[in-house]
This record gives sequence, structure tokens and C-alpha cells, in this order.
Amino acid sequence: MRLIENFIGGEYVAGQGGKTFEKRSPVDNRVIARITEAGQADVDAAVRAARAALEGEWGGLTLEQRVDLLYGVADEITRRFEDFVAAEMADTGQPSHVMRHVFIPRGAANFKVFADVVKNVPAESFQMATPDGRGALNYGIRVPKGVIGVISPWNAPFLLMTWKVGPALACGNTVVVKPSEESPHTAALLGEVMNSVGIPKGVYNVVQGFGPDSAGEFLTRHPGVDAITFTGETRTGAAIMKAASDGMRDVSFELGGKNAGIVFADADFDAAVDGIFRSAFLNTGQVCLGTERVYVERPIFERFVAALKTRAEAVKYGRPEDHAANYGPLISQEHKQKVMSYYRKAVEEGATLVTGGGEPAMPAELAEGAWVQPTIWTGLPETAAVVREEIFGPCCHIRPFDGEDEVVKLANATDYGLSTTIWTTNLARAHRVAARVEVGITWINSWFLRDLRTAFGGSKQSGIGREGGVHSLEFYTETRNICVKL
Ligand code: NAD
Ligand code: 6OD
Repeated sequence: MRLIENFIGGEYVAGQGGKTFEKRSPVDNRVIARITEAGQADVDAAVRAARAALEGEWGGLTLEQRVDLLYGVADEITRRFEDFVAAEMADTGQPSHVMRHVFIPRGAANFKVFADVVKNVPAESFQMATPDGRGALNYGIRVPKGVIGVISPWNAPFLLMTWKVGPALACGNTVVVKPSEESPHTAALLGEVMNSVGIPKGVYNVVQGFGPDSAGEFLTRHPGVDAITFTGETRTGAAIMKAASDGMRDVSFELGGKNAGIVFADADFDAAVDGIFRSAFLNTGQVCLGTERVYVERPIFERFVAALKTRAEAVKYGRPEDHAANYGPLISQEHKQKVMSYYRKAVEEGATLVTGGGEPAMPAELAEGAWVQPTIWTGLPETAAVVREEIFGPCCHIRPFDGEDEVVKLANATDYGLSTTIWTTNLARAHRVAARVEVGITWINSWFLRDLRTAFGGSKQSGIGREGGVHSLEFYTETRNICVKL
């Protein structure tokens, strides 16, 4: 049985308390690894290592040296592509094509793009008048914020963890990462990459474990951590915000969503069905940007529901390495219980079940896996729990609408504000509606197209702050102003 350890100061080390926990495969519920659980002493050691690197070799590198090392990390991820694919498939059970085309290449891109960003962003400068007429010059210098605590989730583990580690290191910080207890593999494997390309020891550290009363909480409460960047549930964000208030540490939060998909009657019908199918069911619905509320203009409502039903019923269940499969399990039995409880609640709330709503019949060797059917409902009021709460599963509720004003109201009637996808051939309307929906990112006639130079984040309870491109620099550096009297 493989043992996954912490990665501290460039070494793989067992937790000092000797505690371990098991990781089960989502596919068949077999135990596939044991994981070290970091205690307070391990988190202390990781933060010390990160501080030492910051004040030592890493802090002394030139920008060019740092950037070259990060290009090296990206190249080494690409060289070890198959290892990362295998590690992520083991943790999540998702089809290999998702790993190959989206999640793992993004891991490499997260290092490359932010290395380029830091190289190319100029510092600000302002000239000012002074009473003596000689003037003064202000200029800003950016300095790293320090030791960054990175807390990441399980749904796209490598993409989401490196999306924070890449810019943090590019800006000259050091990191202590706490990956989800459900997805320990790729964060651990990245330690090997860091060592093999010569990233100084202590720049990248990983503590494994859980959230409350475990590595996550010890890290976010640690006074040696200068800022915390977190992706996960809104409720967890609230707990971390309280922890960060001790010492007034800065936070960047990417949180939950209950995203609307809006389909106008003039949309390219097949493209809209395909787009909503992907946004509702890719990664078994475990994408924060996914669509759980679909609004379809009345003239095409029935036809759209029927077409999406056909697509949902055609998914091919299977192991990640089975190339014919395009649909995997949920991450865990625990998450399956949560999703199934919403499937039952939808029926109790009076939904019309269009398709799914239960567990698929799986062959004996996969019967213990966290499999659930893609599910579509109609007929619920907007007040239903299933329409209001983030389920984070392969399911959506579809409701008809009449006109722009109504659909904007419906889309905005939520505490969340992460993303929207709009389907229409009327581009003037697309721009109008996009400007009115209260979210961090809107896709028009597409979904999950990502340019890493753009601002990414959530409105309302979907997040605090923006990352991506220069926006990441705002969080991962501090600007000091220097005023020179001339
Ligand atoms: P989660 O909040 O349960 O856990 C995320 C991480 O936080 C894990 O590493 C966990 O161990 C840790 N954690 C939990 N409690 C903690 C605490 N008290 N202190 C410190 N750390 C703690 O989220 P999850 O179930 O792993 O991921 C799914 C959620 O993430 C969904 O709500 C989804 O919408 C959200 N998400 C958001 C984005 C985004 O970009 N907005 C991206 C991906 C996922
Ligand atoms: O693409 C990204 O940068 C990003 N943060 C994606 C989030 C996906 C959520 O599951």
C-alpha cells in the first residue's frame, strides 16, 4: 500500500504524530493509499521551512532566475504528464480525456503563464508637483507577500492547486499547501518536480490532512502564514476568514456557485444543448463553474429538455482508463450521500423527474463506487432547496422563461455569483444580459474557456478578490511606494 507523506523542506516526511488516514478509490471504493495526517508540529515545520527559503536562497534569486526555474517546473510537469494523469485519475476517478485535455495541461500552464506575467508587468510611477517647484517622483516596487497558505479542494485538484502555487511562486513567495484529504496525490508528486528542477528546498511544502482540527485549520491559524488563498465551499471560507482575522492576514477566496445557464430561443440549438450538457455533467457535475440552474426561453423549452435528456441518458460510465467512458463517479461515498439526499429532496419538493434521480446499475467490480445518474428536473419553484443550494453533482433544474428581464431576475436571485453561460445568436442581447448578471465570469456561446490573463473570481458569496493575470499580482505581492523629492 502506497504511503503519501508530507513534503517539507524538500523532503518527504511522515507526520510527527504518526497518524494516517486512508484514501479510497471513487471508482470501486478500494483503499488505494494511506496518507500521513499532518499535526501542529508538522505545520510548524512546514511554515518554518517556507520562511527560511524566503529569507534564504529563494529570496535572493533575481526575477530572471526565478522565472527560468518556473519554466522548468512547467516543462517537467509536461515530461511527467502520464504520472500526473495517473495520480489525478486515481484520486478523482474521472475519465482520462478530462485529465489529458484540461486538468493536467492547465497545471503546467499555471506556472508558465504567471512566470510571463511577472516578467512583463511594469511598476507604476507618478510625478507630482511640490511647493518649491522642483517636484517629486513616486514609484512602486512590488515585494512578495511572504509565506502563503494554499488550501485547495478535490474537484480539479492539480489545476486548482497550481492555479495558486504558480502565481504565488512567480511573485517570489513561498507556499505551504494543504490539498484536500480526498485528492492528496498530485500535490505530493509536484514535490518531486520541484526537487528535480532545482527549486530551493522549502519554497514548496505540502501538509496532508483534513480541515477542522487538522492540517487545514493549523495552517490557516498559523501566525507565520502571511496570507491565505482558498478554493472550496463558502461555509469553509467563512471559517477560514475568522482564522485569518487573527493577525489581519489577507485572504483570496474562490467559493461555491449555483450558476445559471440561459438559453434564448434564437440560440444555435445543438451548440446550446452540447454546452449545457458539458456545463452540467462534465466531471460528474463537480465543477464550481457548472450549471445547476438552466433557464430556457419558452418556445424551445420542451424540445431543449428532450434533447438534454437524450444526451444525459447516453453517458458512458466506466473506469478512468476506459477510453470509451466519458462519465466517472463522484469523489467519495460521503459526497454521494449528499448528492443522493438532494435527489430525494427534489422528489419531496415536487419536481418532475426528467431523467436519472438514482444510482446506475454497475457491473459487480464497480458496484461499490460512488456512481450516480446524471439527473434533470423541471417544475420546481425557485424557492426549492434543489434550485437554491449548491449540490455539486451531475444535475440541473430547467425552467422556462419569457424575455430578457425575467431571466436576468431569475439568474440573479441567488446568494452566489460565480458564473453564467448565455446561449443566443443575438449578440447585442448577449452583451446586454452579460452586463446585468451578477457574476465574476460570463461565457457567451461557450463554457469554461479560460484565458489565464483575465480576472477570475466570484461575486456575492462566491468569493473575495480576483486572481488571474495581473490580478494575481494584487494578491501575491504588496506594492511599496517610494517618493523621491527632486
Ligand atoms: P471544502 O470547503 O470542503 O474543502 C476545501 C479545502 O478546505 C480542503 O482542503 C479541506 O480539507 C479544507 N478545509 C475544510 N475545512 C477547513 C477549515 N475549517 N480550515 C481550513 N481548511 C479547511 O470544499 P470541497 O468539498 O473540497 O470542494 C468543493 C467546493 O469547492 C464547492 O463548493 C465548489 O463550488 C468549490 N469550488 C470553488 C471554485 C471556485 O473557483 N470558485 C473552484 C473549485 C471548487
Ligand atoms: O480555471 C480556473 O482558473 C478555475 N479556477 C477553475 C475552477 C474550476 C472549478 O471547479
